[in-house]
Amino acid sequence: MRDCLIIIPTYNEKENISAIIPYTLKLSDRFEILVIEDGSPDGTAKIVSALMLEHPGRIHMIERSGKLGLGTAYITGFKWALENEYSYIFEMDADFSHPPYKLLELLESCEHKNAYLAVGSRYVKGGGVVDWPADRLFLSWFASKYVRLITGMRVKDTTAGFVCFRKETLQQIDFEKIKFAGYAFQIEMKFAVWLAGLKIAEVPIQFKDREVGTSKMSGSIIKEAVWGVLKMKWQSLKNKRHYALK
Ligand SMILES: Nc1nc2c(ncn2[C@@H]2O[C@H](COP(=O)(O)OP(=O)(O)OP(=O)(O)O)[C@@H](O)[C@H]2O)c(=O)[nH]1
Ligand SMILES: [Mg+2]
Repeated sequence: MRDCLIIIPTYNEKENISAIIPYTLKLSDRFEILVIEDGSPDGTAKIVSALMLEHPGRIHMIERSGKLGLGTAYITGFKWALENEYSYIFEMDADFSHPPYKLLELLESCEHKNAYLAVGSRYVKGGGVVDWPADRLFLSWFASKYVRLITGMRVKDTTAGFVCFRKETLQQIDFEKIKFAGYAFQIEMKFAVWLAGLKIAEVPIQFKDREVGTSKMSGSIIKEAVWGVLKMKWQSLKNKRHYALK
């Protein structure tokens, strides 16, 4: 049985990936990293390959043919993590928006405080956002209110992409049912865990805007989230076990 796997999806992250991988591996001997690399034209994969030689056995990479979206990147990572029997599976962005040292607190929550999903949260006491323009801040804050209102989930930061799952949590979810790709993917995963009745804990984090590299945020991602949340709720009213593996 293997221990902790941090999944980092990448698309054109050459400036960030060379820094975040060594930084994260230094935090704990228990950490391994899986990069899901979508054929970045900027050569991110080459940098990861070089780091793999420097840190044998601790870095893994799955290369896909092109930009296939964040949701499918994580599902690919989850399947690989379960096949290889990791106990704790994390999601983290490559761009240092998520403070890597907080991985240790997310782990603590799942390992010693009975959480089945630990969320690095901007919207609990002690959490926050640094350097975001007002419109982005409003969008994110409004999205979290909207999701709570529609779904009834008692989770403050439902769009968070910095999380730790216990293996047992992911084992209960039918990934074929996870349909959304952008922010809605993050909401949908939390909703699946929530419907399964598993404990979700929130750990405060200070989220920082990316300093280098380019954003992949778009209008279609927002549209997907607005409709997606309504659709998710509707499905769950018809069948509460929609996301459960049979
Ligand atoms: N493999 C893969 N990774 C992606 C894809 N889209 C985004 N990413 C990665 O997912 C993480 C989050 O994407 P970001 O572009 O930071 O999205 P964001 O945080 O909403 O927006 P900004 O930080 O403002 O750019 C980063 O590590 C990206 O490189 C994709 O289609 N495939
Ligand atoms: Mg980002």
